[in-house]
Amino acid sequence: MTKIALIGNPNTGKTSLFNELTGSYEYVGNWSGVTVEQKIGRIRNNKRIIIIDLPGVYSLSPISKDEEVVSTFFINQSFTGVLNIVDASQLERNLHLTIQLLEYGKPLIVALNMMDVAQRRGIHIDVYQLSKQLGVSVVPIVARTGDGCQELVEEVDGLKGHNRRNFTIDYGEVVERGIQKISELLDKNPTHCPYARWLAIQFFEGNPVVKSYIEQSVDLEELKEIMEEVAGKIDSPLSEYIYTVRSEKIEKIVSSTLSKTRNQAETLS
Ligand code: GDP
Ligand code: K
Ligand code: MG
Repeated sequence: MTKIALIGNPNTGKTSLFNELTGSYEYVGNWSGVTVEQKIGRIRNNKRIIIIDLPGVYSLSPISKDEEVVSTFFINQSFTGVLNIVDASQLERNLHLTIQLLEYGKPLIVALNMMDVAQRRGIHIDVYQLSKQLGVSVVPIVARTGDGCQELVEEVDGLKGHNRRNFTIDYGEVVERGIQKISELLDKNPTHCPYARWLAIQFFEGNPVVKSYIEQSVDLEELKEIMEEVAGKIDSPLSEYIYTVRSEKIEKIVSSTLSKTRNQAETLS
């Protein structure tokens, strides 16, 4: 059984895509002590693939209820991979979440939605280049009409075998050393954590779900020391620092993949 988590920013067409892929859905009740209803469906022509619909979020932290649900899911649930829906007409903004999902390290596919909107606005995205930069498959779609969704299903079907992504941002010497130290702390824990890097980055960003998870797993004194050492050497608040480094990377990705032609409205004005 392949279990895929569907995640994206609000209003990117998540519900449209979910309905397009599954045809129908079923609600299931609580999981892992979190009192939210989780929407789950099976892919129409491939019942071995389950899609789990998660709330729309711009980021994994700071935390609102929806971000808490997504972060908790990432810590507590077992799943095969992530289907990240991205609004092609808002690429730069959407990539902040994509990068946090890539940092988790599970197989991931980008469904590049709203291709019709992007086109109308004169936005051209080099899908091949974007896929290369992110290290994962990118499938252009129009969820409203179902365009590209068959290709997407085929990619999702092949997710388990290949698609081991290799995407890392270098957060600079100080933060990287902090990440390394937190990973080592987590490694002392008998339950080996395969996503220690993600936990460390989210911890530095101030994700409270991740914070309480880490605090349950490691020596608090050592954790505090690492945090103080890193924070003391960075001029801005750590969360801001990480956001800035990420934004710079996103800017590079966008400038090498996206071009704009003057659209109708601009030509007339
Ligand atoms: P969600 O908030 O992410 O669940 O997004 P919805 O599925 O509710 O979609 C938000 C709006 O965008 C709705 O009006 C959809 O009909 C529309 N929409 C979704 N996908 C597309 C698309 O590919 N192209 C266009 N033009 N509209 C879309
Ligand atoms: K909506
Ligand atoms: Mg929705």
